[in-house]
Amino acid sequence: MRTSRNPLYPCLLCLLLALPISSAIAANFTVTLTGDAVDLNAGNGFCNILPQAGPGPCSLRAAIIESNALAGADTISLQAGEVITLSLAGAGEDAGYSGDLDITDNLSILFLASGQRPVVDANGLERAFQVLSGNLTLLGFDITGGDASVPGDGFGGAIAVGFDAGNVELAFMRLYGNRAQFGGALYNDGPDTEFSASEAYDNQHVTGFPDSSSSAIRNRGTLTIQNSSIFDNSGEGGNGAIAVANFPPNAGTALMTIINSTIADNIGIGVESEDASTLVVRNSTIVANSATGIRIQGADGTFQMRNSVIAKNDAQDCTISSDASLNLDRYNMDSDNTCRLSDGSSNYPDVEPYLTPLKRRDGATMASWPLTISPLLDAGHPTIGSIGCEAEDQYFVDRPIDFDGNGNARCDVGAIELDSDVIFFDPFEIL
Ligand SMILES: [Ca+2]
Ligand SMILES: [Ca+2]
Ligand SMILES: [Ca+2]
Ligand SMILES: [Ca+2]
Repeated sequence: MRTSRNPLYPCLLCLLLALPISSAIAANFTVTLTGDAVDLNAGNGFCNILPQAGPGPCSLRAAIIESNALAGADTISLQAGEVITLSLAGAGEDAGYSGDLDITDNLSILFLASGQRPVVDANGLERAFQVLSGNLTLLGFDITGGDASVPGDGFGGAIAVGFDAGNVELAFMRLYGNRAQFGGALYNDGPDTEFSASEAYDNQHVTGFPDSSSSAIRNRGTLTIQNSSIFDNSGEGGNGAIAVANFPPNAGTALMTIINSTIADNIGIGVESEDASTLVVRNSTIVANSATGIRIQGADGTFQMRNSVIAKNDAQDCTISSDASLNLDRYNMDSDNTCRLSDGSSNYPDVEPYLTPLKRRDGATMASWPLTISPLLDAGHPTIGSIGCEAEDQYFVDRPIDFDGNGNARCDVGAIELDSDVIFFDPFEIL
């Protein structure tokens, strides 16, 4: 049905088209279509899967194609309850037209509204997102169904971050049900990637690469994991794997920093750092993994740890290469005296931590909580800051809290700073 047109409309359109598109102007696109389709006129400033000029129905893929083509940083907003399912098959393509969603320019993809978290389901076609260049922020949604296990394309089941990426921030994300040869959820080659207030769970590495692979996260660049939880990841078929791996690139070193985070209940090793890599662990809780909690493997590695608890892992809490350079000062705890805590001062080797199994409180990330009788409470570094405790805990609660009320406020060892009002667990549930 034709509608009458305002005679001014063509001139307004001419005016808009005549405006120079400045790189300083950020475009904002809202995903209105949960199906999978490409933008038919990339770079015209509009997200539209139809041939008409101007805006139109906008899929996530179309919005990314448009923002890649448009100079400057752009923002894509997702809407509550959207389940965006990829269906345009064709792995190994790097322009975002088939398979994974390729990102080549500065971009934020956000869900900031209230309501049900959106889901991006890669539907087994390939991984979900590949960051080739540019800065990227992903915030507030779920990624599932990613599969990076095809030959030559085995990196990062949900997200792969390349060498030429800029700052990549993954915040308030949940990555689950993804698989890969290397990094079931996330693979990072990038120089500045942050995994914050996020979860990676129920991801897998596919078989054939048992020692060098990783079921949740694999880092070969610089990666910070903070206020996050990584749990219930495994090898294919429920076999053992390394949940979080830090492995040097062919030239250079890898740096992984784990702060205020929980790594628990994975099938296999919790965290492994290999060869010329640096692993820094602060105020974190690494417990109840089915093999070793932390393994430092090979030569020339560096391992620094502070205010952290490595405990109740099924095989042993730590396996540390005799070639590793250690800085284990201070206030660390293990439960089987395998973490070389005598190499640092003020540590607590061979202690029963009295932690709960994983629990989610207030919808935030999973954590293993100290019971009120736990020796972790008020046992951390007496100061806050660069040499002491982190200023907040996994849930962004300010540290320190004086749990026992003795007037000496100390932070707690591990990811959680317990407040005395948090007595809501069955006291008989203990790791
Ligand atoms: Ca367009
Ligand atoms: Ca752009
Ligand atoms: Ca790609
Ligand atoms: Ca405390």
